[in-house]
This record gives sequence, C-alpha cells and structure tokens, in this order.
Amino acid sequence: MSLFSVKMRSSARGTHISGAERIVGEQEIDEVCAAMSRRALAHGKGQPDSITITVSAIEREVVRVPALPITEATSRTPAEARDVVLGAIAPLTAHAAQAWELVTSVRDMRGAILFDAATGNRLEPDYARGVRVTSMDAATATGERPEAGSGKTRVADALVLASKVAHHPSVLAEVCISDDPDYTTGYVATNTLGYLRVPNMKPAGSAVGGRLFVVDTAAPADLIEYLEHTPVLVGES
Ligand code: PML
Repeated sequence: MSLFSVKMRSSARGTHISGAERIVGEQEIDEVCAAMSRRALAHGKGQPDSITITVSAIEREVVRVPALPITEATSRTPAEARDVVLGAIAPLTAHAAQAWELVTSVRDMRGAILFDAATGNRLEPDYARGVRVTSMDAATATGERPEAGSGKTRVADALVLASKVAHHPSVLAEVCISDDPDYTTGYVATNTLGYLRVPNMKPAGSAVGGRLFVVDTAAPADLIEYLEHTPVLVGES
C-alpha cells in the first residue's frame, strides 16, 4: 500500500503552538486533515492564526518498532515528579539533576534537547529549535485499524514518539513535559523502564515544556537523521 505523511503545524504571531503527524493510506488523507485542523484549533496554548497541513508520499522504506509498555507513577507535586525522573535517569548519567533543570526551564521549543550523558553538554545544532522528531505513526493507523482516520489521543501520540526515540541505540532516556499549560502529566521513557507517565511535572498554568533526550554519543548526526527523517510505524508492545 502507498503511504503518505500528513503533517500539521500551527502558530500564532509567529510562535509555534502545536504540531502533529500521521502516516496513512491514501483513503484516509481527507479525514486526517480535518481531524488535525480541529485539534489545532482546540489547543490549550492558544488560538492559532496559521495552520499548515502538508501531505507527501513516502518514498523510502518504513521501519517498524514495538511500542514501549506504559506504566504510571504516583507523583503529587513537581518535587515528587522530579524524584521519579531522577530515579529513572540518574543510573544513566551523572548529570541527571542538570538535565531536570534544563527540561523544566525551556519553553516554545519545537524540537528536543540532545543531552550528552557523559558531559551534560547540549548537542543539538540549534538550541532554540532543538531536534524535531517527525515521520512516525502508530502501525494501526495504516488501514490495519478498524476506526482508521479517527482522532488520536495525546498519550497515544506521545507513546508513538517515545517508542521511535527509544529504539535508536544512542538514546538512553527521554524526559517530556507538555508545553500545554493545562496539561501537567509528562513522562520519562527508557528501553528498560518503558513509558512511565509522571503526573504533576509542572504547576498547572505553566508555559514550561519540552523534550530532552539523554544520549550516549558525542556525534549525533546519524541520530538526528533517524529522528527527523526515518519513517517509523510503531506496533503493539
Ligand atoms: C504533549 O503535550 O504533546 C506531550 C504529551 C505528554 C503526554 C504524557 C502522558 O500523559 O502520558
């Protein structure tokens, strides 16, 4: 079956508000475009004045990876959330506290921070932009799913992204805080831990939000190419 990438990004007065992507069969394109614009208009970060939707045929091989298993922590405050996240990433980097400080201080980044586990240095070429993870979807969105074309939830989207990211051998962990001020649950993901949902990552109403990947490489060109361009369908765990 021919597959198409459908990408949406929205902004207001030049500031990014939201983005989404699906990999779908041709028959799903119209429905998916409609669902994406509805979702862009409903984003808690504000009313967009620009919504761009791009549809392009996928010409290269699509990689299939398993979905990470989901569990949930019981953090009741940002301080407890910090303890959960540090518990997960401290075995992977001596700079875990620095990673937390970083991911809880960024906002309006369209992409992720690449955080070198060995040094604590940032590796992404453009700090303001970060590295965007694109070209991915749930495998069940490609016609194998009976309700193909229906809207997906925020958690399902995040799980797809986290599963693609965790699959790369240079990635040790991901920490995510939503940039939606009304949404305070984030996650920490690793291949051994899976996708651990972490409530109360930030205070309600906070515009803080971003993603940070703890990586085990000082030369991230291959990783960036994978994250930005390799088409990945995420299957059942
Ligand atoms: C986002 O807003 O896109 C980030 C989503 C994080 C979802 C965390 C969860 O509830 O599992």
